[in-house]
Amino acid sequence: MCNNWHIVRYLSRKLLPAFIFLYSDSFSNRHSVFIVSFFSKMSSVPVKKVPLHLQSSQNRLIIKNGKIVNADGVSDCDIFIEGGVIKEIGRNLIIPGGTRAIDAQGKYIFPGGIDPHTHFKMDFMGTTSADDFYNGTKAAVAGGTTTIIDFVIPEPDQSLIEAYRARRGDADSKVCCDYGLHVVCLNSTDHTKSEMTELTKEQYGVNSFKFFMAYKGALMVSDPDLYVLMEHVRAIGGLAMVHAENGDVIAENEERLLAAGVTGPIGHPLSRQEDVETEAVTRAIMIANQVSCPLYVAHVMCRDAGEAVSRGRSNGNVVFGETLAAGIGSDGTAYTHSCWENAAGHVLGPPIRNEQKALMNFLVQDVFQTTGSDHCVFTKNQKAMGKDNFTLIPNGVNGVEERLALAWQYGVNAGLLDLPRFVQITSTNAAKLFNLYPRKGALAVGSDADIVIWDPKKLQTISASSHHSAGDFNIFEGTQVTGAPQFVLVNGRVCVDDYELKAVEGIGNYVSTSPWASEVYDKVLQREVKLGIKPKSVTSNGAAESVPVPVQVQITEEIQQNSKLVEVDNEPQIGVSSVKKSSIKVANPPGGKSAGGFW
Ligand code: URQ
Ligand code: ZN
Ligand code: ZN
Repeated sequence: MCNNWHIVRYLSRKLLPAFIFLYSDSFSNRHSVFIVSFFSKMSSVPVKKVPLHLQSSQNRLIIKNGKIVNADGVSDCDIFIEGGVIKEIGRNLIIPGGTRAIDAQGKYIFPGGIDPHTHFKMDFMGTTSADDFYNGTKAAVAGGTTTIIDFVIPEPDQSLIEAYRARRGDADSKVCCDYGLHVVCLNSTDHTKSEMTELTKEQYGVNSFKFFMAYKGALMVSDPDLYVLMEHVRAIGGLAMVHAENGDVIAENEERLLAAGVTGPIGHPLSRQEDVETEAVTRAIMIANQVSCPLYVAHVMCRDAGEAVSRGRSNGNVVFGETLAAGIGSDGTAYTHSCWENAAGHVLGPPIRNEQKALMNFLVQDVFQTTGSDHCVFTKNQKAMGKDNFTLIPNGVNGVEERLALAWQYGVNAGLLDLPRFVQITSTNAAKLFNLYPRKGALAVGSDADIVIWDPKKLQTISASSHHSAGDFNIFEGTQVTGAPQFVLVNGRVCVDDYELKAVEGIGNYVSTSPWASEVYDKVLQREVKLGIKPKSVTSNGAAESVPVPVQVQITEEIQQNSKLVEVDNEPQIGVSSVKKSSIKVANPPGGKSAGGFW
């Protein structure tokens, strides 16, 4: 049996080419080639459609004469790709005959973009976002993004793992590029914690968990939930993400605005002004700090909230910031637009403010590390659900296709971002934070051949009439950008070919993201050592048993003794002051860290 199997495999490899024949796909009117073989069927290897343009170089490709831009610098080298990965980088490479060559003279070569924040086929606010994983990733590829990270959002009381499986079912056969998943938690029960632990295993590959501080009555979790969930994220080596807006305050504001007759889209930004975002960002950082949990603040949309992130980072908190294509490419004036469709088309949370420059500066200064799109598109018809009540307008906008071009226009063309920083904020930093680096986010030997050849002179005008999303509205309508992808390679396949999109449904892979990303946990551990936070074991439903969990306050014998003294003496409150309190050690002493670690 074993020998026969070897013979079949041998024959498959040697004779397969003889069974290749050309097939014209009359439905799509695109010429395609199907590799059909008796042997491949026998070995039950799925047969994939191989577009004609890949035939001459299905496995091999060389990119010549371009400028390679990585997070750490720019170099003039050629790149040889084989079997979906980068095989060689250098000059005068010796390559096999028949390799397709792409001349990148005058162009930049970047690692494919990584969008850490999309919502494809998301059930939300009584409807489902218009782009499924096919349309969404097709649009991503068209704009130079070759990996997206989307979200698993369970139904109330649904198992996280069940919801995760359903999401994989939605995506696996549809994606035109690689993808990963964050998981949203709606409560902090022992069951949820144990599933979170399970999800970090290789078989699921999830290392990031998102918690909503807004959408009261739907996705929002409480502060005690946040505390417990973040504690658990730290225990399992994950990264906590937050949607930071004060959901209680928003709910009150919405009621009052509606009662006052404000029913149009302008009610949306009025109900959630800058301080509502800034307070939640500050609170999220504070809670994460209690349990030494690394924190990723998603979609920071205003200067004050960015300053809160900046303060957290200066104080040594392990906190990272993301802003959106919408934040750097749009100014929020549309909310007052006389056209309802236009105003409603811009509704997302947190709303777009007039903060483009401030948000870009935070990217420049490394207050923010990533740009996402939060691509969550609803058609005009879907948005019309909130025609008489702004709180019913489904929240979400486009950006997965435009993200790179907007960062280029408002960052590089504006003279604010240098080339390596552009690569960091569009690709490398996300790869590092979500533990995909250097497989993704780098042009290096051994990395996936996810590559963008960027034409810095190509003029494009963004429009719903030419975008690839299934949405019928584009918040960047009419924006002119100088710079566009000329070629995009997804795992070595040419999916944008000389400006022409040739995305292939289902060719993307799920990428497993493992916990304990060094970009995150080197910082967490360093800080814990510096502050003298000694990890201690806690039991949490068995799932995280024996995993060290640090807390801010170390309960020393003296503290315990101190408590006993008060009890034994049974003195009135004033007696507490007489207790010796010279060596209670805390990570955050009253008066700030400069006051010293002891009081
Ligand atoms: O809040 C998010 O991240 C989702 C639900 C998309 N919608 C939005 O308004 N940002
Ligand atoms: Zn959010
Ligand atoms: Zn989102």
